[in-house]
Amino acid sequence: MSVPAQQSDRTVPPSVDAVIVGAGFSGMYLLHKLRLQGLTAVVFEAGTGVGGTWYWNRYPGARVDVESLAYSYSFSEDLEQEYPWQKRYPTQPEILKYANHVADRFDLRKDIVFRTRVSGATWNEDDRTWLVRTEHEDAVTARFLIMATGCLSAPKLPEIPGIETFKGTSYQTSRWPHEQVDFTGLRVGIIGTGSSGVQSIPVIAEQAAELTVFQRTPSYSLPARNRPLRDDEVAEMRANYRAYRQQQKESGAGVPVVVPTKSALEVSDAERDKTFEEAWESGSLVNLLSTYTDLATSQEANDTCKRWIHRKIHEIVRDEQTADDLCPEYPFGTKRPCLDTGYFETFNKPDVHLVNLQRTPLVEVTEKGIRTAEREYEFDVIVYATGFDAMTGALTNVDIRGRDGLSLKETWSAGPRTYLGIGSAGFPNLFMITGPGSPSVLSNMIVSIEQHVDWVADAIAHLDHRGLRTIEPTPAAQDEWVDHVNLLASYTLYPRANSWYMGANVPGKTRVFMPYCGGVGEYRKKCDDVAAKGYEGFSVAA
Ligand code: N01
Repeated sequence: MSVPAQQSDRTVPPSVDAVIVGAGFSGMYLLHKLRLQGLTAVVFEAGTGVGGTWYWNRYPGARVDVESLAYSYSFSEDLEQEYPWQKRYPTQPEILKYANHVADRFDLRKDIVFRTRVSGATWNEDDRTWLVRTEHEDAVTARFLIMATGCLSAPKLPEIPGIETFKGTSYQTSRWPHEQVDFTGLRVGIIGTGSSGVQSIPVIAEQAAELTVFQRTPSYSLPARNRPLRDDEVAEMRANYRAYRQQQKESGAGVPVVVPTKSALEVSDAERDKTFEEAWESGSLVNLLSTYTDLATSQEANDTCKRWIHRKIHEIVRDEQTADDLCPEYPFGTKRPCLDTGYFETFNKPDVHLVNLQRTPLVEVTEKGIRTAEREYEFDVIVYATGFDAMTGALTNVDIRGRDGLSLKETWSAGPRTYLGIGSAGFPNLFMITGPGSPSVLSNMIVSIEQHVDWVADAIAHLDHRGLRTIEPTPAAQDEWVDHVNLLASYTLYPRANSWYMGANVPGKTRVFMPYCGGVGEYRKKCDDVAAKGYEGFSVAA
């Protein structure tokens, strides 16, 4: 396997059928798929290598929380049969190795321009093309512009005064250095206890002389129970892969589970405890999320799970106050829950401290460290695990101008507006992979990525076979879809938490639940139906 390209000779074609933005799992499969259809394409990628989220998020402990045999491409049976996954939940380096393997195997790098961020794109109505510009002043004309930019790729630093004054070293989990960071003997402060914090805290704590965790909101987290894959389970999956992939497509979250049939409120306490315990022991988030029919919709049902997890945290964490502080109050599952390796146990170490920012708010970063309302903490290193401008940030950071100069950023100022999370009215021939309004972050991303890539490639083939040139959602279909997405969310407890699903982590961002929560199976049916009806809800024109 070759090492990611450090392209010295940047070859940028002046004109292609499709410009793809981003060389993560979406961009790579898109490139492969469009090439098979005889189209020309170029991928622009800001990093020096492929892998997207797995290229950027190199923080210690980074790991996927969907099992490798399920979190992998299904488009190539040979790849599926041959790729030697080693672990149930692979680490970031293992997943990046897989991404590089795919790039080599399908000879993708020759059409990827690395170290190049796309800055803007303007629709030209006269010749029905996009003019795509990059930070290096490349200008490429393309019939189609496909944003494969990922849902969690625009990093967000916290709005805390004084960040730039700190004299020690600062790291951001989502922009981690490529070389190993050694925390041995250092006093480390970390801000943020979402998935990135929960995964990195136990690993940093193993090395650091002292680790102080600044927590604004606690996370629900389950032990991952990671382990090497057994030969027999790999063989069994390989023998049944087609049927398994079909189940993934029809499932709620892209991971087949036993569909619950009972309310959490109709069973005895003993039965519920046993069910939760089994899910906890299984080391699978979806298992716990799908124990009962109503955890996502009934506060009372959800409270049973919340209380049960609180009990677990108290069983693990010895200090009462620390355990209390680690117990979330919002409904389980309404902010993204985590899968961890020794997270709660880490707080039993004498040199690990938890600062509850709800009791003692963070005031500023100083030259020496971090000041709360109570005192100043001195550090050698500060780690920011503070998340992303999720789902829309990577799209609106590019100056996309559709018909009559319409700005995507301005059009979405009151929340993203899409049809199916694939296109947006006023932006012809612009496609988004796992855009807002699709299941995306509520699902196994690779399942949703493949579904969108296949759908988009089919839509382009549909146009090409009929000599048509443009496709664009109608405003009416888009309005109806946005209403539908909002309506589904309103039936759930999701809007009750201040989550990045709601845009609540970014000051000034409109609060609206962005993903589609009706499940990947239902969503796929809708997309297939739209295509079967000649792209119903899209205007398709010559
Ligand atoms: O980001 P986050 P993340 N002062 O937004 C806190 C995926 N992912 O990078 O919750 C103090 O979840 C913030 O506090 P609050 C996964 O989908 C998956 O951890 O806003 N604190 C929160 O605690 C995940 O959900 C894996 O109150 C501040 C933290 O920073 C998503 O990516 C691994 C603050 C940010 O948590 C994002 O995860 C990693 C401030 N001013 C990521 N601003 C897998 O396991 C923010 N915070 C596969």
